[in-house]
Amino acid sequence: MLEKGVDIRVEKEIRKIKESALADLKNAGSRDELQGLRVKYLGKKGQLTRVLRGMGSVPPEERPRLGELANQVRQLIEEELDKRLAVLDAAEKERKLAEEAIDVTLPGRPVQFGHKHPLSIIMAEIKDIFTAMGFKVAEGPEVEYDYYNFEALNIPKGHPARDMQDSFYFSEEVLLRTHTSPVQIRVMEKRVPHLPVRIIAPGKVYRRDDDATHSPMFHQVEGLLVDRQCTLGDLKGVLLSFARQMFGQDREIRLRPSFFPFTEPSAEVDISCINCSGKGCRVCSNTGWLEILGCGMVHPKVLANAGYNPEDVVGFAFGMGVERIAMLKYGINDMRLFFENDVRFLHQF
Ligand code: 2U9
Repeated sequence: MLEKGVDIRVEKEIRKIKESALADLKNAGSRDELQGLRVKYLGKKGQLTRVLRGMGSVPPEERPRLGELANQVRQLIEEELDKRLAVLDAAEKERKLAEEAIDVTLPGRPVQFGHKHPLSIIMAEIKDIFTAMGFKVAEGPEVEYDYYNFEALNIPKGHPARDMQDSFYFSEEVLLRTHTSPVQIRVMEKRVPHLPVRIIAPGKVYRRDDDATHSPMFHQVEGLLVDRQCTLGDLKGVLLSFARQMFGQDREIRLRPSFFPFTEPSAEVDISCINCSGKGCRVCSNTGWLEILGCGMVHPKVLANAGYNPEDVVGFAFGMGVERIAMLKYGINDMRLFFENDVRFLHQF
């Protein structure tokens, strides 16, 4: 016997499921929630599926009508699920687009241009001045033999000049060069007997010094001219020309006697003070002069060591510290600034 009124109860239940499903769908905020609702209403054990399965207890004449109603509701729920899914997907896409949006109308970030280090600027100026006078640029190793760094330059083992150039040694015979002079010995050795030799040797040199005016690594430019005939006067002319191009056409220079093992006679070279032009001020310690380099006539023993006959040839040489030239020219009082890479310092040149 079929229970009376079952069809009415089933119909009510289907309508209730419909209302409940539509309300749930309206509130669903994510794909996961929608999937949960699909299972809840349409899944194998879902509410609507259960009703359809229970159709056996409905009077046969009512089954087609209720079956159709249930199927309509199933279809409606499926459509609403898809619609809601589309709405959620669109919203998610919008959110992502807004989050990742690139404003193509924004002006680009300007490229930060680097520029030359002050020592490179001064180094290039020094090279330009001497190459214009006919000197060629020569280079050589920074790791050097004791022979080229000292012995060939008339600084034998035990010579007091070695104390003044306390060095970084790899072994008894190999060290970091303490000046660029070994470059010039090497060039002469190769060039002999050709004349003239007219070179500058720029580069890094190393000494065990470290304070406001000394750095364990610094830069030198040394010059060498060897020919059948040249004089201290020629040397002075070359250096005067250099001083005026570097520090101004109204500079004067003076040579003070000095000593270097590799030159004889030797001299230290001063320029008239770039601050007071010789009157005396704080910059020049009231002397009117500023020391910029050393020089001399190449010692006959040095010429002979490199293979030239000191009876036939003469030479002059000079040497300067690039940091010292840059400090004087730019008014810098601490050498360490060159090597600290502080852009606030470097950008000033
Ligand atoms: C050869 C022969 C002679 C190079 C010279 C100096 C004088 C000199 C110093 C300046 C400041 C070194 O950087 S510093 O501390 N140099 O005073 N240099 S004559 O003489 C040479 C070089 C090579 C074959």
